[in-house]
Amino acid sequence: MTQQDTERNHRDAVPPSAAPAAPRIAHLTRSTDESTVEVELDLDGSGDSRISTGVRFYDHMLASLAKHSLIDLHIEATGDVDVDAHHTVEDVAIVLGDAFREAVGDKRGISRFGDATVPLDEALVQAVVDVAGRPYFVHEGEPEGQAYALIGGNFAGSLTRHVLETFAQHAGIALHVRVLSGRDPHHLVEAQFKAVARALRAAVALDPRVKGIPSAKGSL
Ligand SMILES: [Mn+2]
Repeated sequence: MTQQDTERNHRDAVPPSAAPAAPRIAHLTRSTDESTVEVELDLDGSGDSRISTGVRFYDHMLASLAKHSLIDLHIEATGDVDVDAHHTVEDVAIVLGDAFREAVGDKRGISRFGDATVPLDEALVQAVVDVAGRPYFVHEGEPEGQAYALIGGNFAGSLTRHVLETFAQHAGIALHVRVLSGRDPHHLVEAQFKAVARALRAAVALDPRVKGIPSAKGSL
């Protein structure tokens, strides 16, 4: 090995800084006749959240998402919750997904894949994510009747799937959620949000060994 080779090898072995070139943040607002939604998001946060959607159980789930993904989230939403929570819940998922996509940017240096299996008492959920720029959603295993459970007075069990699918589509991620076991409706939802949070945390983590964009194609 020549002196030149040694120098080149040494240079190549030095990992690039794990710090992103730009802050991975987004601040979006969206208004329709049904809702007004504001989302501020920081992928490199510590899980802080301020959440107010008018649907208290959804606030609880989004706070859990922030806490376990270490993504800072500030969400203010007002909507026609007196009609049904559905519009507001869906619209928050749209803006949250859009904000995630914007914050993750060109995906330079990220781990890209995340996989987490999370229990909550009797409930057990696996979530797997690929921050690929190609939206896809697979949802399996909720027990019969979960879709019809009414949690916290106005959060229908069917909304869990709707929120996660909407988020995946707008975030541009492939998201697989498998409910492996569970009985309590609250636990079944919360375990899904926690598993998704942990999978996202792993996927967006910057890996100092990743040089550039983690795709053989060179873009995601
Ligand atoms: Mn809870």
